[in-house]
Amino acid sequence: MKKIVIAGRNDAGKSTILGEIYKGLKNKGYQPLAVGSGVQDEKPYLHKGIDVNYLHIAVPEPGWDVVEDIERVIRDVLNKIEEKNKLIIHARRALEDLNKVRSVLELGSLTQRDIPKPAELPNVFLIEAVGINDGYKSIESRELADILVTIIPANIKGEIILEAGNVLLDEADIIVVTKIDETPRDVTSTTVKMLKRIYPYKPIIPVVATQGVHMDLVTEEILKLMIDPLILIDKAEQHRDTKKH
Ligand SMILES: Nc1nc2c(ncn2[C@@H]2O[C@H](COP(=O)(O)OP(=O)(O)O)[C@@H](O)[C@H]2O)c(=O)[nH]1
Ligand SMILES: [Mg+2]
Repeated sequence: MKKIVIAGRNDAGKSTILGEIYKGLKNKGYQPLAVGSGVQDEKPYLHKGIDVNYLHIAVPEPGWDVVEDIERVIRDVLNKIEEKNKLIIHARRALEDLNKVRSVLELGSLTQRDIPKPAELPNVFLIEAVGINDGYKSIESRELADILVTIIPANIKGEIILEAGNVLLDEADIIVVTKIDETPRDVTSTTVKMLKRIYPYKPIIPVVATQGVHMDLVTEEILKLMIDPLILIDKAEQHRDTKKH
């Protein structure tokens, strides 16, 4: 199952973007699981309407990132949903049996309405990396992600983009530029032009995350990476090549 990692600086808009991508993928028939990296992530997720069944906040120890412990977190969440589903199926069977007895006694049957349906298991993971302060240098997210979405606020200082070793930008599959609504137009334009010059082949998408403006374009790029087999072959080859060197 694909893991989409949302990475970037503190306050860049990661949680807000994650909520939007959740909605976008859900509308396309996927059931995402959202994994946040701290209590501060929960509110924006709920605000964007993420179902609590598919929301998990993992709080990593100081100095660690949730992405480093993700396999365990995912397994735990899947187990929990499966356990709950078993109980639901059990309750439904018990009620059926009870209704058989009631029917023999001519008591009329009780309704299943109050027992929820078993929950669909998630089929794509949305993971918010811990926010960073040090440029865009953090390799763990790339190692974990099938699709790496890096968030950069429009008002970021040019020096930060130009720094060497910004792994999260160099390795991003998609770069999302946030807060274009509260950033002067010339500043946004400088940021986007600089990114386009350094990364001419990457999708670079300016958005207003809080209002969902242009978020459909972000979802579209993600879907392309999820379903286009040619892109997937390219990625596998890149992976092999980086391993060789
Ligand atoms: N005006 C504006 N505010 C935004 C945008 N994206 C995020 N924010 C706000 O920025 C703050 C941090 O957002 P959050 O998603 O929690 O960032 P995170 O720390 O990277 O997860 C919140 O107050 C958001 O409402 C945007 O595109 N425009
Ligand atoms: Mg957050």
